[in-house]
Amino acid sequence: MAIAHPAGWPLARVDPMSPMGKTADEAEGQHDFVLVASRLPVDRVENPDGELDWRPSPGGLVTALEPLMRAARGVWIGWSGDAGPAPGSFRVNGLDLVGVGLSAEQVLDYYEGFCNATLWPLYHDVIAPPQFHRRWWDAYVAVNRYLAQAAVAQAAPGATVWVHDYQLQLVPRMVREQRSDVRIGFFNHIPFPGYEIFAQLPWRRQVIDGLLGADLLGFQRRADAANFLRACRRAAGLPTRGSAVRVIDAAGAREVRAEAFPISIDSAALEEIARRETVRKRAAEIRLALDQPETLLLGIDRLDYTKGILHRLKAYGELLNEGRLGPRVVLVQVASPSRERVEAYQMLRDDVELIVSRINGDHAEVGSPPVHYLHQSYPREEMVALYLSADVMLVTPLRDGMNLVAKEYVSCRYDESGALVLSEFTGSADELSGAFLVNPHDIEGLKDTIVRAATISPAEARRRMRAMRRRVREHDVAHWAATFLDALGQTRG
Ligand code: GDG
Repeated sequence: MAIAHPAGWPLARVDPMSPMGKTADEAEGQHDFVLVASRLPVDRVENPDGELDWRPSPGGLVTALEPLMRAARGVWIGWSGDAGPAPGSFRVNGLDLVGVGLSAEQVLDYYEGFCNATLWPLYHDVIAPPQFHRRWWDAYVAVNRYLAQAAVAQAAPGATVWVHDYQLQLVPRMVREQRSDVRIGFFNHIPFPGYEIFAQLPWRRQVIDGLLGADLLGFQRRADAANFLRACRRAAGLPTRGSAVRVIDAAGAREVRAEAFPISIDSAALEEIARRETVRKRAAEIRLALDQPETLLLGIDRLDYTKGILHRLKAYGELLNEGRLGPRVVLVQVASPSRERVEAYQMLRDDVELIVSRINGDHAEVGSPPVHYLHQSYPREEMVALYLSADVMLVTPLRDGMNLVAKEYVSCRYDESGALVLSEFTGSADELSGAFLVNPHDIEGLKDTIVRAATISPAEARRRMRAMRRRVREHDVAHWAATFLDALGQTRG
């Protein structure tokens, strides 16, 4: 079945020749496992000959699902990340991909607008004011329909379709309307807000209805699932019992389950990188470049207002003003560029850079600023070297679905040293009991906790780190995916 793009572009086929047999396009309608996410797990890059090519952007999700994708003739459907025609079906590293294309207007209205400036702030407790525009909603519906069509076209009879994240909340219903034979799972990577906040959304009924097209809805925390169940009762008047919502639709009465499945990382793979000689050497070089600090504090975040970077900097600046941190304590803050065309992100960048330069202006000596601010993206190995070099990891979001950085830090610390300061408003806080938990809004509390974490004994650090490492090792991303898919397999299908 050919999928018509709303802007009328055809699905062009790229790299149809594959040594491993059929491409996704040739196997259309034959995939037993269909993953639908807003983005493909590849980036478009220019190769040395000036031609456009695809480079895998491996995240935990791909690694966890790769074996399943191979075994179940899986396909991954998503957007390439650029405005323009759809890349169509192609294969990268043996993974079947179907790329959809968005017009420049859809990127503005659907992606930068409804996803990043309506849903993202709304679902993160309105830390920034969400904007509600009917045109953005229309684009959201159209793009969801476009991706749902692609899923319908690829799914074999009785297939499993796994839809990911807040950008695609209408897809489960849109798929179910056309394909009552498939089993549909949905996983929300970000929080689901309390009802008083969710209720602000003018399209709250449609969103709930869209999600309830699934058989199983996964959330990061139990509190998120509970918020969703409450929204079903309050906004849609649907009865719930335990984690089940009773739904009546075209197919009759069904039960949809909403439960917590906390996501994780590929812990073993990260530890393997951390143990490499080259990476350990690099970690030592980083400390040398910083003039061998007594304590190295580290923050690594996408530059996003949910991550609590300003609160962290404020606490650190005050600790320096008060002389509570020695002169040889430094903060390295990586703030990787994110959503740079959205206004709230541009303003945040200005605020962060102002406070960094204030702190450095007040406290730097020539050649030794107290804050090392890096507005850049780094290769995986460099990230791991940073995790290895740090004494205290600062993870202080105001709200975060899970926060993988906290789990990554823990996985890299194979010698059981280091301390983690972790916001209680992250999903990770439910699991990492060895962390120093903080309320990032409480600047005094945050300051005291940073000082405590920086001065614990090696024995206490070991005890805490050991417990956190065990948790992440036993609950890695493969465990997460298997648990979700097992639970989905037990739904009525
Ligand atoms: C969403 C939810 C949930 C960051 N800078 C670089 C880089 N990163 C990597 C980190 C980590 C990932 O990006 C960030 O993951 P987080 O979980 O911390 O946050 P979000 O991006 O907001 O993710 C979140 C997650 O989805 C999964 O469900 O945990 O709550 O908001 O892996 O290492 N990686 C590289 N260079 C960088 O400069 N290579």
